[in-house]
Amino acid sequence: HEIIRQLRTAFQANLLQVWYQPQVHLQTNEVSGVEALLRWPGEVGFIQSPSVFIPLAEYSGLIVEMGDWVLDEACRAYQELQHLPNAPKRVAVNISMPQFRTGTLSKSVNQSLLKYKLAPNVLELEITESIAMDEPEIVRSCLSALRTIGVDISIDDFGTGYSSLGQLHALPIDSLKIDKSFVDDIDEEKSGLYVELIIGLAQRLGLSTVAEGVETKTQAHRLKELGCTIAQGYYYAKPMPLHELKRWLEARA
Ligand code: G
Ligand code: G
Ligand code: MN
Ligand code: NA
Repeated sequence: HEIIRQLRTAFQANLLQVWYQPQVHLQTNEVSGVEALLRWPGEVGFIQSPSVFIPLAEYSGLIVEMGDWVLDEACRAYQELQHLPNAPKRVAVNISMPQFRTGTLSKSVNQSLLKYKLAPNVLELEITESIAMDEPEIVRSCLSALRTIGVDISIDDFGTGYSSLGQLHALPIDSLKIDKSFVDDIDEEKSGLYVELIIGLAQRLGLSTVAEGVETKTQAHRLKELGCTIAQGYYYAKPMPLHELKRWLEARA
């Protein structure tokens, strides 16, 4: 595949970037964390959207090396951010299924934490709902090892996959990320029934909630009313390079 070849070349030439999107605590309005998101810049704008090249990287196996790099880069960035006024309390990194299958994910996590002298609880790993439910044995033992290290685990795109509630309950997780499609369902006319149900479920399971794709004040207000913990979306900020994030944090401090 031509795109895979180009992606590998770009990765080896160190051309990929990690951008960061702020997450805001709904009760206090403080910056609670940032999500690390991979970007492939080209001469004119972006070459490909991650929703196109991440699946190709997963298919080709390249995601294992790339994922280790994103993890390390996010830890390096957090080391720079942690002393700033208004510093986020954690950085979230997306993890793909092939990274679980290697059996060395917890080793990679440990290495990066040690390298940058970070406390484990500053790192949050996001896995999609479908990963969490696929190959439950591999995922559960890997998540347990990660939990032992002390990193937080969240379920990404929650509500879009097929969760067995029994399996969800058995997984060592800390939070649910409410998919944008449910957040979109909160506006002047619609109250967001599914968002309400997911928050209720999370609360009963002792998990926190992160709403994704929050674009309006109405949505933010309603999410806060419903007891959602954290919000992330264009209403607060788009994903941005590290140097811009530093300025954004400074301006809010
Ligand atoms: O940044 P954007 O919203 O365009 O991301 C699109 C998709 O790509 C999302 O599902 C996001 O989780 C995924 N993605 C972005 N960066 C990474 C990454 O570093 N690793 C993995 N596995 N997925 C990522
Ligand atoms: O699947 P995951 O949640 O990891 O990916 C997040 C994706 O959603 C990223 O590609 C990010 O750029 C995108 N995103 C974040 N906030 C918003 C938003 O408010 N609106 C839209 N349309 N996309 C968003
Ligand atoms: Mn995510
Ligand atoms: Na998501």
